[in-house]
Amino acid sequence: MKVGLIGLPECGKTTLFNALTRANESIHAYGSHKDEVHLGSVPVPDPRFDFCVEVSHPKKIAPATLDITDGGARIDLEEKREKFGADFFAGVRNMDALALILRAFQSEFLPEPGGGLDPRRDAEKIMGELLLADLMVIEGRLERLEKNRILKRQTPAEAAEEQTLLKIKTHLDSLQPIRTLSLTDDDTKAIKSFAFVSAKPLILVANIDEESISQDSPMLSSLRSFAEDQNLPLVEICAKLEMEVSQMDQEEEKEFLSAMGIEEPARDRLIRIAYAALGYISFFTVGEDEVKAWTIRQGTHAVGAAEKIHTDIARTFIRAEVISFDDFHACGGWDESRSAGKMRLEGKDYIVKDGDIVHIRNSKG
Ligand SMILES: Nc1nc2c(ncn2[C@@H]2O[C@H](COP(=O)(O)OP(=O)(O)OP(=O)(O)O)[C@@H](O)[C@H]2O)c(=O)[nH]1
Ligand SMILES: [Mg+2]
Repeated sequence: MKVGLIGLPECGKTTLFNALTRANESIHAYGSHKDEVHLGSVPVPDPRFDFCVEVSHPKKIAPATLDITDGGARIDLEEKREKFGADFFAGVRNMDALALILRAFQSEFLPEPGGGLDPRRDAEKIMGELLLADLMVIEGRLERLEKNRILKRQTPAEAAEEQTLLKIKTHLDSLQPIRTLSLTDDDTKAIKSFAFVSAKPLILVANIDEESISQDSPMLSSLRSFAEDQNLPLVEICAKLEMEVSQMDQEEEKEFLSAMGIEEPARDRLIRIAYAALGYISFFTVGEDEVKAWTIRQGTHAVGAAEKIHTDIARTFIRAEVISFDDFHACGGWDESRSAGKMRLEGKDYIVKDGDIVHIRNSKG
């Protein structure tokens, strides 16, 4: 699962990247280096996973992870002007979700953007650019499809694609992202290769001042109501502080957070929200060797879950032994749940639920 950080210049993308991945990429106070892309992987915090580990004492653990990319779509400050377009987002086309970072912090080092700090305005601007980038791609493609139609060289697949693209174009023309358009499975298949950016799940991230953490401000209220109207998750985070916290060792971090009265670092919340926004769920396999979280789409059948583990296991599938997380938690482990009669035997068509503890019985072992 890949999440791309996007945003206007100097909104704090690299600072946030460091906070999320505990990396230490250099922050350029004035202008950034061209073509610098940072990649990192972060475990998704999940208390259910932690519980599975706690009761199973495995040799190895494998939590769900998110891959984070910083710099996939970044404006080059040396050109001193904002330049967008279809190519601008090329570096984040293969992402599964986008996190839009919005500057909401004052700084004595960084001049305020023209028109002053206004994260809502910036959100609207970049979201508009995402729509435009998709429109440009669609218009280019429609032109070719139309040409083939006029020349009577259009295949039935192309005719269907043209219909789908026209439907999407109408939606974009009314300033709605593709994300909010309901598409048939065929539509989705026809447009998959375009990797439209406004179709991706989007998370808004307000990069706020340390002082704003527990305070309200008109600019944040405006952004909150915008996020609500747009039905988008919004996370407020002080990237600079989070980066400092992320560089501490675990003990130090715990002490610091409890002194601040913070239960969970904001970066953990952001990672969880990003993971949830992707629309995926987790199931767990627990054993002495390994406890592992597996990421699947909602609605995946047991045999699909088996396939995720290994194609061989799916091929030789007999039954899935399943314990719901609540039962697993209440009983305190696999054997305990089983003795309490909480283990169910499910067939291939069972739809795996979020948090299920699963063991696939197959004819090989
Ligand atoms: N006060 C304050 N400064 C911040 C915060 N986040 C980032 N900064 C500062 O803002 C400047 C830009 O931060 P970066 O993380 O480099 O921003 P960026 O979005 O990666 O910038 P580009 O890659 O150049 O587009 C740096 O001087 C940071 O120290 C914050 O939460 N508070
Ligand atoms: Mg940067």
